This record gives sequence, C-alpha cells and structure tokens, in this order.
Amino acid sequence: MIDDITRIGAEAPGRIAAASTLDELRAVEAELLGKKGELTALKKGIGALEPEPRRQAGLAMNEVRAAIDAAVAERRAALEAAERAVTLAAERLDLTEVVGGRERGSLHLVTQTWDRLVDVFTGMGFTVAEGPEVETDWYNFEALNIPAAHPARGMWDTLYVDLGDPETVLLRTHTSPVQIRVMTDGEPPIYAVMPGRVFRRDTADASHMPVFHQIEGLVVDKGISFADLAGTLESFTSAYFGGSIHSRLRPSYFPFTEPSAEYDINCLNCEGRGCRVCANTGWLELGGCGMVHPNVLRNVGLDPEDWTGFAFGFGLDRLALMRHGVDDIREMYTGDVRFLEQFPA
Ligand code: 2NL
Repeated sequence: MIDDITRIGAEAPGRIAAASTLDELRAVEAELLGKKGELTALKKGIGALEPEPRRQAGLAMNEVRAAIDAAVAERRAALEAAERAVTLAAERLDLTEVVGGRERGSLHLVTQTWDRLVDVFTGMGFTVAEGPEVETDWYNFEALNIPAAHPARGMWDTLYVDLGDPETVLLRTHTSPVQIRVMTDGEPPIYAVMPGRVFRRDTADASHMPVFHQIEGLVVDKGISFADLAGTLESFTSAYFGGSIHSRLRPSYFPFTEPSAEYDINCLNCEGRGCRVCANTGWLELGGCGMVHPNVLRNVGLDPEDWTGFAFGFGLDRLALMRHGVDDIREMYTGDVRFLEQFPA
C-alpha cells in the first residue's frame, strides 16, 4: 500500500510537468486526485489495514496528496501565464503615433465623410458655411418658424446652457441656425451647404448619440421650385453614391418647410432590388427637405413674393454608417483603433 502511494507520489511531478495545456493539466489532476483517480482507489483499501499500517498509509496519503495539489497549482499558474501571454501578443495594439518622423493613422471616418460631402457639393456650385455650436433660441428655433409653444418643439430634445434667462441659450440641435445666419448676414442668390456638429438630449444607443453631425443645404433665388429641389437631390445622390443609386421624395412635415418631404435613396446594399437591410423596400431614409417656409423668409427680411428657396438636411454619421454597413453609431466615438484602422483613407 505505502509503496503504491509512494510510487504515485514519485511519478506525479513528471506527469504534471508533461501537461502542456490547462485541459491536459485538468485531466492529469483528475487521474491522480479525482473521485475515480488512482489515490482515491487506494484510499478505499486503507480502512481494512491494521491500526499502525493504517496510520502510516494515511500519513503517506496526506503527504502525497498535498504535494500533488501544490505541484498542480504551480503548473496551473505557469500555464495560465503562458496562455495570457499568447492572448496579449495576439491582441496587441500598436499605438505608436510617429514612425521615422512621419505621422501614422488617418482621418476619422466622420471627417472623411464630411470632406467628401463638401467636395461633391462644392463641385455642384455650393459654398460652405459654418457657425457657432452654442446658439440662441432665436436662431435655433424662433426664426425657423418653431415658436416656444409650438408642439414641434418636442421634435428636438434640447440641451440648454445655464446663461441669461432660462432656455434662451442652447447647444444647436441642428445646423439650420447657420442657414438663418447666412440669410440674415448676406443676400440671395444663396447656394450653400452647412456641415456641423449638433447636440441633442439623448441617451446613446445603436442609432443615437447626444453629439453627432449633420449637413444641410440651402438655396434661395428667384423662381426656385420643388423641381429644382428634387433635381438637386437626385444629382447629389448619383454624384455621391454612384450612378446606380437614385432618390425619391415622400410627403412629410417640418415647421420650417412647406411643402416638406422625406428624402430616400436606393438601398446601398441591394441597389433597390430589396433585401434584409432595406426591409425589402429597396429604399433607405436619408433625411428631410422642403421649400423654405414663407415665415422663415420673412424672419430673415426676405420677401417671399420675390424669393423662393429649398432646404434639405441629413445626418452625416448616419450616412457614414449606411455607406460602410456599420450597425452601431457608438462605434464612431469609442476611439477603438480596431474600428479606426478599417477606414485608412
Ligand atoms: C433632417 C431634415 C431638414 C431643413 C432641414 C431648413 C433650414 C432653413 C429653412 C428651411 Cl433655414 N429648412 N432645413 C429643411 C428640411 C429638412 O432636415 O432630417 N435632418 C437631419
């Protein structure tokens, strides 16, 4: 009995050392100490021995079990450290910013999208305007035909700045205030786009961020019609997405345009044939548009009898997501290099 216990104790270190993975180690441990293990089998015979041999066998058994326990624990720690080292090496991220005096990295996907949109619109004859991110109630709402009591105020969850009278200073909820500034400060003819960062009191989820980007367009000239709006958006659509992608307009409502429409484009995944991405409709909703409301023109000192115009707007982040098949807007703002590296332009 003692010989058997001693033999197992002597062989154990070699068997434990031979285990080259955590799974193999678990198997060796079970063979030695487990319920169906070699020592457990011997233990059952101990009770039948005379008192003195039984005491000796019990002592030897306890000693060997303790030694095996310790050896297994030591081997487990070593194997876990080795496995972790392999994982760390495989998931290593190279965050070096400058190599040989040259910057690595690239423009963010939102910046790339911004630049490309500006390229296409300037190519179509539009100028680019920017404005402040902190705005007043007048530029963000009132001038846009959205008075304080208007039910449409609820369309924008606004972040107010604690400055002046309550709810008079805010973070712009859209880039439309820039259009009001362009019309107030300049004169028609106006052909301008306004890309910019905007803010909403929203909890982040797959399709919302409290900080995101929009681009809006504004045309004000003599004799501008809804046909000009439809033609401009169709030209933009094929210039930006390629000739196989077309646009359509559906009736909608915005307080600052009349008539108003939703602006859809053919599904970028199936080019309009119908698929999972577009719920078999062949269309994706991109933004909104319409003819500038006469009240808005009057608010900036333009006579709606002399001037007409159209405006449109859409989410820049959403556009980038659609174009690249990304299903969660939060990916844009985590700063994870594994995401960023996929857009190396
Ligand atoms: C959307 C819809 C839109 C406008 C923005 C606008 C601006 C002025 C006057 C009239 Cl100053 N309209 N902008 C018009 C229609 C729609 O945006 O879904 N944006 C993300």
